[in-house]
Amino acid sequence: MSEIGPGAFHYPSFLDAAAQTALAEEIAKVIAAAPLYVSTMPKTGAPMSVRMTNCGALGWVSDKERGYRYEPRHPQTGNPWPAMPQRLLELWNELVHYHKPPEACLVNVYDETARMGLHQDKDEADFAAPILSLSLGADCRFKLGGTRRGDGAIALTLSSGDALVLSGLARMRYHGVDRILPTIGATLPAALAALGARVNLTLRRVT
Ligand SMILES: O=C(O)CCC(=O)C(=O)O
Ligand SMILES: [Mn+2]
Repeated sequence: MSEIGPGAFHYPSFLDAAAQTALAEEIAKVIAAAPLYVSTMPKTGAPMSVRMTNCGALGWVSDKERGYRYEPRHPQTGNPWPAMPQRLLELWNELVHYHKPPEACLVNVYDETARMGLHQDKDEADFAAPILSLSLGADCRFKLGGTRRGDGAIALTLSSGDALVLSGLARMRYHGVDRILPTIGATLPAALAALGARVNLTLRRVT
């Protein structure tokens, strides 16, 4: 583990190959029940390049009309999100020191050209709870800025099996995915391989 800055913890290869495979199988089940959808930007309605879905009591959605928010139901099927797999709750307990369980796991699916602009996670009512991010598949160049938009950002590589915790002073740091790296051999586990190049799971406490 390396502490990138106060409250920002990077755990390279936290999940070994077997754990990645098992987690990918759980996430494939989530996607089968709650199909990937494309969110659109508030105001402009521009589609995001990342496809997403959620599990847990709440899911993160965005559209032109109503912007960024959490909803208890899938925007297209209208069904409640699938339950959060036990494995994710266990990882939260292992890595996040917080007295409440996560309520949302956002599943982001990147193809080779997808990216995510620099942003803060601020649609939650509870900023005291850390954020836990888990990566599968291709490496990406991840940017971690400061707590103000103009602050300089550092770059790090997130690889398959890596965990990242943003807590305390790092909870509100800007972050984003610059690009997916064409890493030889770093492919998604078979259960997810047909969907894209990289999958990121972001677990959050919302209320
Ligand atoms: O894909 C990632 O590593 C970051 C995802 C993220 O920041 C988000 O969904 O809010
Ligand atoms: Mn984020």
